[in-house]
This record gives sequence, C-alpha cells and structure tokens, in this order.
Amino acid sequence: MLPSVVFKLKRHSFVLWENFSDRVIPIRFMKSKLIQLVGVLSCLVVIACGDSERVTVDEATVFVEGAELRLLDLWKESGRAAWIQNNFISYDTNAMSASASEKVMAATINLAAEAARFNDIELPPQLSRKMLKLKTSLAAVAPSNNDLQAELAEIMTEMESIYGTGEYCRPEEGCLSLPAMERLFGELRDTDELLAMWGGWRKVGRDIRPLYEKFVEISNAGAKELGFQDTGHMWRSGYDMPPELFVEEIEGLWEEIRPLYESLHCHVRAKLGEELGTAVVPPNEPIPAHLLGNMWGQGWGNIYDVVKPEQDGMNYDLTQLLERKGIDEVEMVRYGEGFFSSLGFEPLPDSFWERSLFVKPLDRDVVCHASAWNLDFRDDIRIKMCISITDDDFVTIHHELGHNYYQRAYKDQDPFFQGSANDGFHEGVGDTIALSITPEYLVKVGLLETAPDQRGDIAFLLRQALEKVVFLPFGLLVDQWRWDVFSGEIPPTEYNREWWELREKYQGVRPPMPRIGDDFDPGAKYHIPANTPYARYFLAHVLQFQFHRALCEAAGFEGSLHRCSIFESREAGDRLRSMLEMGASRPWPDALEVMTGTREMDATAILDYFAPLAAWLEEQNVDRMCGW
Ligand code: X8Z
Ligand code: ZN
Repeated sequence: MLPSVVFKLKRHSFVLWENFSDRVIPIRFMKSKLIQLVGVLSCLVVIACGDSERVTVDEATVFVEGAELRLLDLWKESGRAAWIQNNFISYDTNAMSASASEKVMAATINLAAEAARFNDIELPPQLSRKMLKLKTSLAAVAPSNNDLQAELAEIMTEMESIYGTGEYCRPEEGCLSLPAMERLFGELRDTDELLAMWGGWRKVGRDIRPLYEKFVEISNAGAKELGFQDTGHMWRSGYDMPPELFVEEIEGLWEEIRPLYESLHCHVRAKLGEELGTAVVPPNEPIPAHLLGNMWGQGWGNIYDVVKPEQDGMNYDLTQLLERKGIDEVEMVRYGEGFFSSLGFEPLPDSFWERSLFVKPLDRDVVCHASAWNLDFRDDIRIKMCISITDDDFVTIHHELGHNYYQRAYKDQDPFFQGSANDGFHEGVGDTIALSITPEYLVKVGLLETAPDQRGDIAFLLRQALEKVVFLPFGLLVDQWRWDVFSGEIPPTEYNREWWELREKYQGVRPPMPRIGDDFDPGAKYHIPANTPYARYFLAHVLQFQFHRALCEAAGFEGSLHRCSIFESREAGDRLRSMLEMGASRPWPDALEVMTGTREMDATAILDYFAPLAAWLEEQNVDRMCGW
C-alpha cells in the first residue's frame, strides 16, 4: 500500500497519498516537506528492493501482541504499586512503587529495542501505530542500564513524594497542607498573608531542584536510545504529525486566542489596581503572581468578586450553594455520575465507590493532586482527590470522571490503543461535561432555585473566562519551558529565570518577591515533579469548546453556546460515546471528525463561546493602556 500525506491548506485538508502514518502538515511546510518526502519515498524504494526478507509482517504482529500482553501485566502491577504509594506515602511504598516502575521501564526499553528489527519493513498502519505507542508509552525512560533505570525510577517517585508531603509552616499558626493553602489562596485578600504563603509553598521547589536536574539528564539519555532527540521530542512525537509541526500548531491556536486573553488581562489588572492601589498593581506592567486567587496563577476565578461588573445580575455562587445545602464530598461525585448517567452512560461500579479516595485522610500523607485511575484496564476505575466543597472542585470532579468514563469506553481496545486520540482529548472530556454546568442545569438538579436571566450572561462568561481563557497561556508555557529544558536550550543555571521569562511573556505576570539562588518555582507545580506532560491541558482547553459546540448541536440546542447544557441528551451521549470507544486506535483527526465533523483543532468554538464577553471587555478597556 502507498503511504499517505494529508496537507492542511488554510485549515482545509486534502489527501495526497493514502496511509503514510496519518500525518497532518500545514501548507507553510509543504515545500520543504515535499522535498523531504521525495527523499523518504526514495529510501522506501531502496528498502523495498533491498534485503528485507528476514522479518515479516506476521512476525511483527506476533511480536506486538506479545509486547502488549507483557506490558499490560507490568502496567497493572506498577499501577497498583503507584496507587498504594500515592495513598500512603512512606519510605517503603516509595521503594515498592519505584521498583515496579523500574520493571516497566526495563521491559519497555527492551521491547522497543527489539522492535527495531521491523524498522525496515512496511507495516500495516495499525501495526506501525502500535510500534510508535510502544516507544511513546512512558513519559520518561532511562537507557538500558539497570543502575540508571533504578536511579530514574527512584528519583521520579522521590520527587512526587516530596511534593505530596510538602507543606508551609508558620511559626505560630502551625503547618498548612497544599489543599488548605489552595483554599485560603482563593479566599484571602490580605496581600501580606498571600505573599508569605506564595513564597512559603515554593520552598518545595528548592528541595526538588537537584533531583530534577538528574532526572533531565537520565531521561534524555533514555529518549535518545529510543531514537528521539530528547524527552521533549519524545513527547511531541505523539500527535500524528511531525513534532516540529505540533509546536507550530499550538502556537497558531494561541495566536488566535491571545487578543481575548490580553483584553481580559487588561481588565483584571485595572480592577486589581482599583482595589489594591496602582503602587501594588502598576498599569502597563505584569501582574504580581500572588494576587490572582490561585497558587500558580493558572485560573483566576477566585478573584471574580474583585473584577465583576457593577450590576452583575449573577444571583449565585456555586461554592455557597454547595455549602448551604450541606453537600458532602461523596454527594459532589454523585452529581458528576448523575450527569454521565443522564447521557446514557452506565453508572459507576460499586468498586469505584469502595476504592476511590475522596477526602484527605488525617493520619497519613497522600498525593492530593486529583487523578483518575484504571487499575485493571477494564472496570476497576477510581479517582483520588482531596475534595474541598468548592465550585473549583465540583468542576474538577467532572474532569476526573471524564477520564474514568473514557477509560471504560475504550476497555475493549487492544492495550496499546487503550488511551485517548491524543492526550488533550483525555483531558478535555470531563471539562466538556462541566461546560454544561449552566445555571439552568443547577436548577434542574435542585442546587439553585432560579436561574438568572440574560442580564447575568456577562457575569457568567467573565467567571468562566477567568478559568478557561486565563488557563491557556499557562497551559502553553509549562511545556515551552520543559521542551527547552530537555533540549538543553535552558541550562540548569537558568531554570528559574527562564520560567519567569515565559510567565511574563505569555501570561503577563511577575514574581511578587525576588527569586534567588536555588529557587526552582516550576518544581512547586505538581506536573513538573510528577513529570506529567502539560501541552495536553492547553489542547483540552481548546478542544472542550469544539466538543461542547458539537454535542450541543447533537442535542438540538439552539442559542448562545454558553447557555447550552447537554444534560439528559441521549443524542449527545451517543455522539460522545462513539468517539470515546475509539480510544487511541485511530489518529486524532479521525476521532475529532467522529465527534465534531471537522478534522482540525481550531479556536473558533472558544471564541464563539466568549464573543459577548469579548465585546464587553473592549468597552471596559477603551480608556485603558493594555499590554505589559
Ligand atoms: O492536573 C489536572 C487535573 C488532573 S489530570 C486535575 N489539571 C491541570 C492542573 O491542575 O494544573 C486540570 C487542569 C490543568
Ligand atoms: Zn486530567
């Protein structure tokens, strides 16, 4: 079969050849890619005519099946060890989890080396897709050296454990865990207290720094052994397109959204200036990062009351509604399950309720950062979360359940295809459902008495934008930083300085106190010590609006996108399920097409959703100097 290349011409795709690893390439690269392609095709001809009889497609099939079975066993074993370690952090559980990860790493790297035998034969697309999945299944690998594998696994567990046990201790008031600090960060308005807590939590980064430096070194060596330039390059190779084009793709999406973000930034800075004085929040300068209601400045919804319109027409605050109704942690999760059930999904199994962690235990250290798990790659799905009774966590519960329902929907796929179309899809599903938490939905489930009328729209959209739009530059910069760290562009001496360069460049925020010596602020964000790639969240924040728009259409909704809730729509549920069931078996444009009818990620849906707010912000900013 001939290879296929899909070129993207001004966001319209056309197929030049069939079946060339299903890549999508923007037109600006077409010329150079055509030249490269001629090279690739001539190589293929040479290979095809050369000595490739030694291995066959059948042998490759048998090899991949064996690899899947072997890894599936090891994934289950290490998943269980990681579950225990995350739920009971101790010296011993760290060691046990590291040892199980080490086994997965060793097996993966051995199998990937063996797979090289099949490099020179043309494999059917599904098989070569599985070969790539084998090489990109881990977010970090050590080279084939037992000592380095053990060292990397230990470093990774240790970093996560330092983060998980981190706290901020004050001389008189005692120590605060991260979830407690996060809650306070949303409520406190005293800038000195915020500043102290902001700096206090960042000590955890300093403890992580030496481990992170070593981690970068070993994982890069492992990625090289797998044929990648470095760990970042390995991550960027999982998007059904050449890695360098993936970078262009997300930068392009960001450029579409940037004007909306800058307008929002302008309004927020002006309002903070009015509240706190322009000496604290000077116009034309980046905003000090401790004033945004969130420990990392990645979502600003908690300062809604500072930036809201004068007559906001919004008659509710979800945190207060939950508190007043006395809703507990388990009941919050029940609302999430209820939403999926209303779309026609099976209820969660009893084991979910028995085995999940919903409440922060008092007697032991746990990794509180919310996560969703699938322990047996079938039905043993769980979440682990230290739930606070807040609107933020109400949304996060839906986010986590989105992972679980995705996992369950693709459970019949082969092990290498048990995943999402791309990692942004996994992160976007639950968020899509959460976009349907409209006032009308809250009325339907009895959490709110009456929904505000249209006069509350700007308030609602502003509240949403403070999370969704604000997140985008943060979602982009975390891996801009990491990719450059892995490539060596950012050396260890510059780790923290470059982090803040990016935060200023993309977000327009600045550190509120001098950063010195061994400060390592990226280490104070979970995904750095846990080594979870982050571009996925950027993608998810674009995709969820595309998903939402498509599901609203399927549900027959007419009207403004932000007023749509797909609650109780079987049609929307069916559409969603048909994409979830595909797992990772097809390139992501295929999955996107099943769901939305389009093969491209684009920013039109998020811009549509926020269009009324964009107009309002323009008016607010008329006499303001925007930018930083
Ligand atoms: O880490 C998460 C989820 C678990 S996958 C809670 N999120 C990112 C974060 O908290 O930084 C969701 C949005 C971004
Ligand atoms: Zn997630």
